[in-house]
Amino acid sequence: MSHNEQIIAGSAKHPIVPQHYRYGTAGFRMKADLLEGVTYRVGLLAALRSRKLNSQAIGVMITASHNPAIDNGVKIVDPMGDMLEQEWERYATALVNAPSDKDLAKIYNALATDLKIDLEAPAKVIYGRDTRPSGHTLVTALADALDATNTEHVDYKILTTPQLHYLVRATNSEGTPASYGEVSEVGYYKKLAEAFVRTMKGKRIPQVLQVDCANGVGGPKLKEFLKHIPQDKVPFAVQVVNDDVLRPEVLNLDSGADYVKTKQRAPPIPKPQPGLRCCSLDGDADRLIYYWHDPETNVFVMLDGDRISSLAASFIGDLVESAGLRDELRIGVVQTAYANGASTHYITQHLKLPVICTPTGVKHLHHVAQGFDVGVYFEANGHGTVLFSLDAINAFKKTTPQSPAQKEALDTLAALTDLINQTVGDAISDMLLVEVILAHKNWNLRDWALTYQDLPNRLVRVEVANKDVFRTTDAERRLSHPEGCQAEIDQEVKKFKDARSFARASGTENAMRVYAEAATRSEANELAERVAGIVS
Ligand code: 16G
Repeated sequence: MSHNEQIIAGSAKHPIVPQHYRYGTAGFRMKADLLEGVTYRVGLLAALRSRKLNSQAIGVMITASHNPAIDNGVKIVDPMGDMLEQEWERYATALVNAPSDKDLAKIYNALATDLKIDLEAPAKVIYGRDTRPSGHTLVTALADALDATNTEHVDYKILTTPQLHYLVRATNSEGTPASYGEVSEVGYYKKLAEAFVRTMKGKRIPQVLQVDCANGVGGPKLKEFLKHIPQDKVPFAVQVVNDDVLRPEVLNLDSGADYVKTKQRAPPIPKPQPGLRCCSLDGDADRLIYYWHDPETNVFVMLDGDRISSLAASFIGDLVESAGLRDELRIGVVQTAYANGASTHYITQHLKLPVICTPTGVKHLHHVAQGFDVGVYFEANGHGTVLFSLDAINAFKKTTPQSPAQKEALDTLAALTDLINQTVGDAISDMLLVEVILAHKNWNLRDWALTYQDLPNRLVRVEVANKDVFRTTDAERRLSHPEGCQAEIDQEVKKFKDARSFARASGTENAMRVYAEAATRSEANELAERVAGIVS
């Protein structure tokens, strides 16, 4: 059979359900039973992408993150472990929407011609999936597309999303001076564990940490990782909870980072215990939220992505200062419109660091963070990481220290570049980072929470007939369309003290999201309701 015949035959085996599909913020994400044909076509695109990029390995991750178990999703990872280049999202959308098997082959060939891709060049795709049962069928469709296009492929089976990103970068940098680590899941654990020991420097973690894994892939992977920590060097007491991956129906159910962030409370199971340090990962372990019930004040305290971001920026900023590199390296923080105003104020006024606001979605934040030598980016929902430029990494490794304090700062910074996942937000790596910082500062969660006080805020989901009529500008902080809508929102905001509000169309659901913050909780609620009324 010719390549074309193979592509057509494979497509017939994995038919597409006709409807309009779009490669969005999280790739293609929907009910799993719509995804088999989509995944086959994504496989074709991944093969093209690898051939376009000199046969470098491309990643494909099958996950629907914090969505319920019946959903699934598929997204492409570029060679450095970052998200698919935006320009290519259009090509993905075009391939997936091909009306017939024959049209699919035509569009595939047309893309190859337009993009000057040599279809005879070698290609490589590596892939993984979360614990959803539907993942198995989707992986089969993906593998068939890779076989049809004569593409070498490696199935890493069940992984967290950040592990797949790690493996893509490790594969492409193997044997080069920029090697990112051993090309295996164990290599990922070894790299993190070794960097954790180096950054802890014998410091102690005084209390147990309870980690809620949303009954997702993070549970077994975290347990596996913990086996690699030498407990004699860093005693780290972790209680892994909500780690049942055998009953798919409990995935992300009343648990996980998204539950804690949106409900602003601890998961009901296990029963919350005042004073216990807790954190939650989401279903594919790329988001992290800390929290505890303060036994003194009897208040639930949540430490979200904004808090992790300001904690990391403050710690790394101080280390860069102690390392004598403050004038050489540009440190900056990237947030979205959802960042609590108090965090932005704390970072700009207290830490004296620049903050840039981007539209929602990791690809936007990641891209802007790459413009700094130390770019800290987190979404309020707990997804984020810290990126170090090559100049920064070289400075940490090559500067000759003039004092023991400077040496210590340089060593810690160098170890942090290994501890922090440089490809994408990674809940396990971020959790280790938080633990390291708290141990160095000798802080508990109360100390951390006291750095600033969040402005009361409210997030509302609004059902609308057609979300596409709403268009935003100014990093999603203002509506440009429909005309007049923003003026109405401005009128309402003016009526409240210290208030801010915006409305944006969701990138993952057919709904609008409205965010409001104000001086008091009741005012934030009131403002959110009024703005919701304007867009509904
Ligand atoms: C996706 C994004 C996340 C963003 C969320 C917004 C990635 C990997 N994930 O989950 O960053 O916060 O979408 O969802 O980019 P929304 O558009 O429905 O509000």
